[in-house]
Amino acid sequence: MKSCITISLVEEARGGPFVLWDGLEKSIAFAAELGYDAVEIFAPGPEAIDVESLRSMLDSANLKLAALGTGAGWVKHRLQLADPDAGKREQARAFVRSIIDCAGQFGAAAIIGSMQGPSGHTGDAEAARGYLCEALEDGGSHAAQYDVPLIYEPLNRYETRQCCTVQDGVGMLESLATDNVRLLCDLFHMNIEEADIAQALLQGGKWVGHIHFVDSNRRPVGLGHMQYGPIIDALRQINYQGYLCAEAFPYPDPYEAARQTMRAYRYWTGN
Ligand code: LER
Ligand code: MN
Repeated sequence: MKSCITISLVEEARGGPFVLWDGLEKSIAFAAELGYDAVEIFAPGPEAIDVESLRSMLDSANLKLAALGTGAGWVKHRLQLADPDAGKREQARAFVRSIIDCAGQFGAAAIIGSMQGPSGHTGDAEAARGYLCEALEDGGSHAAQYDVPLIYEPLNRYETRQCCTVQDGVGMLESLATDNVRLLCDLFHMNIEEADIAQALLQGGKWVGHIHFVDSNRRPVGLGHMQYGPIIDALRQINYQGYLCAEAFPYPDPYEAARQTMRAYRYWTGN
């Protein structure tokens, strides 16, 4: 299992659960100094990423790009994949494809989290799920040209009415024609929704494609009451080889949160 840390470039998301906030250059240098393997970037859109300059920053820091988030599509542009309006849905899918095209140039995946559609019980839930599935088919097959999966993140009930558990997520992915979508299991959301986090990961099996590595209260690993022993055992049992990515509040500050997560990563993985 490899280490990873989130960098946010989205001002509108201040106060959100992203660790590093000081721009790409400074954040990448700090992640490298602490020994991280990769970064996950939350960008306002593909135009915010200069591919050649990011490539040279990553190469000289010996870091990989693990993934690019699409959440700014919702947070900044109010685009969501289950919008009842067909034109808005297509705009949302185009935004996702544009992030896939950017991430794909780094061999990295795009993540669908907040763009799946919000919580709240207005409108037809079955139609909303159908629209999400159409978007995952579209994004999953688009991502295949880069030989990367599309990553889908179940969220807790206060953030979405789509999938809130791993079981629900696996069921949805199994129903798709594309085989190129994997799950992002965020331990914070799982702590709210799962009866047993380790058991859910075991059941997730081959569908588990990315982990948001965070404590029960969304602080960095070690600063809440999550029981990591069974979680790490479960990830080993399913032969999970992906990233444990710090997506947590920058508590007490971004730099200490990054250090704390790296200490915890080393302790729990033995790396
Ligand atoms: C949102 O709660 C979250 O976990 C992020 O990864 C989302 O886009
Ligand atoms: Mn997350």
